[in-house]
Amino acid sequence: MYTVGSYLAARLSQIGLKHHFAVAGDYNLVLLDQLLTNKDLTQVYCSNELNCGFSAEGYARANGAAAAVVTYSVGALSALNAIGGAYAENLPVILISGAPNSNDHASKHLLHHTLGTHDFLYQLEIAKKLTCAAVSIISAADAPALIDHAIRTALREKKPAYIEIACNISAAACAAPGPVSAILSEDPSDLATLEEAIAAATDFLHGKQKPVLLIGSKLRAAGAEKEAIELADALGCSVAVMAAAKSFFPEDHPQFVGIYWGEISAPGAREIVDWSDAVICIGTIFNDYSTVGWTAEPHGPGVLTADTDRVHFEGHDFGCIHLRDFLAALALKVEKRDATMVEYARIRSERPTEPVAEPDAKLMRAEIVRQIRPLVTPETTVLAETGDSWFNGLQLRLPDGARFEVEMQWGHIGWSVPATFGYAVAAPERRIIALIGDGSFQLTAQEVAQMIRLKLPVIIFLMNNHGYTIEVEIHDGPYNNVKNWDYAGLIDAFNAEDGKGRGLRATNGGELAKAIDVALANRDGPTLIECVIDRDDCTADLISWGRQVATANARPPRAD
Ligand code: TPU
Ligand code: MG
Repeated sequence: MYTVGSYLAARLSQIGLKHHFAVAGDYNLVLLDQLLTNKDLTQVYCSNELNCGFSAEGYARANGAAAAVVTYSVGALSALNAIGGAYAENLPVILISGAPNSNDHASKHLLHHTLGTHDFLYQLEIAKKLTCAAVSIISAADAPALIDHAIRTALREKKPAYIEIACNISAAACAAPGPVSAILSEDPSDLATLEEAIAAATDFLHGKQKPVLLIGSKLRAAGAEKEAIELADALGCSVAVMAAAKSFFPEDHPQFVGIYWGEISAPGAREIVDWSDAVICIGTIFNDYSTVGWTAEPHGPGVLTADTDRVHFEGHDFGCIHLRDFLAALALKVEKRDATMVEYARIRSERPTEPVAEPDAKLMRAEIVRQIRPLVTPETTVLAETGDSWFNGLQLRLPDGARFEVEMQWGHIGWSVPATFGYAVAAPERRIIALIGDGSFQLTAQEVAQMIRLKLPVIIFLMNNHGYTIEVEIHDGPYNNVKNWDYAGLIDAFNAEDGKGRGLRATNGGELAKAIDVALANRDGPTLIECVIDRDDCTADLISWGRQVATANARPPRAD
């Protein structure tokens, strides 16, 4: 016997979820009971719904998909911010909200947790804008079809979906779920189009001498990481990655030339991409941030764009092609073209590595990065928050297997605390390191308590520069100052009577090294290391990038 709630649980489990994230509320309590009946799914609780959404977002990064369960309006409207993030970041997160009793629709009743009007549709309408599929279940008979539609669409499009379930329907009987293949199956590439696209792309490359691959952040969502390596191997050309795609192409691959990000690119990477006569952009996103204020965007007849389901370049536009099929088929057709590697070998240089600081010298940002470097093993995932943490993280060299997560399209400060929690729930076997600024941490700090609750040995480097330094570099004012907290002391408050989290403060390199030793030894909970640095001790990259973004923001209105 299935109920609407247990049907939903079965489907979540079938698509590979072992957990779902939740905050309780009276519109979803019966649903939570139903989800608990599935012994293959663990319910994981969050401190608030924004964090619940971001925890699921982080889980989806490690696991491929995720679910968050919240209550009506007061919960869901907070979670929807994170769902917008999942949309921007191409992650299939299923947001499930309890909803008013089906009898209250079209009745004279006013309900709590609503606007105090008879409109119970506004949440669904908002969710439609932020998801690829949004359904409302007010009849158990319709539940299987609606649930399947939402989950299938999310998995196909790698975008979030929304399911709201009337609170009196969650425990109502419904049909049993069928085979999961009905949800997982997807339309194959159109073969005739694929063939023509490959012929045209081969022609395009035939006339070119200096191709490069530029890897973008949609590569993982498209499930095409392996195929990108195949194409790189076949062409023998240089491969640059965009910042948001760090770790999506192996950094120890011999053709990897580093991050392409305009004037703050890895040494040689910008020169190679600009010199190329055929930039193959794979799953790239060019926005104001990734183009460094519109100063670095490959354009013109030498650009071939291979997107998630579409390939286009001068005079051609082919749809209905999966990226992985295009890359794999092209790899079989192209000839070696290694001019960009020959040139790169001539011009390459290394960024200078950070000098070792005296153990009792005042802590500086560069020393922190130097001490984090050896922690990054093949089993490590680094999550880097918006702020100078982006730029610090991007400077870490990743051995094969290491992963790197940023939320560069949505860019919600505070994302990384719950996302790290969710990621750690999904991947407890990995070493998980979070790089977070003080300002960002203050948005979502509570989720460290959930890391303590689940004894997750996450290591958090909290850069306390006493302000919104990234904003300082873009446009400064009194609004960029942050009230200081006793960040290390906060962990004791979160521990209460039973927690095993550790909070430490480092003001010099010696203290930082000792704190890292404590963190590595603490397997029973998170360790937060507050790294105290000067307000303006930031990367040169942040300064250069911030200046260009500020210039782009300050463009005057057009006269026309
Ligand atoms: O390294 P640092 O000091 O730049 O990082 P911190 O201290 O985390 O400061 C981040 C400052 C920041 C803000 C205030 N970065 N972006 N913003 C704007 C912003 C405001 N609210 C949300 C939810 N997201 C944002 N990105
Ligand atoms: Mg800061």
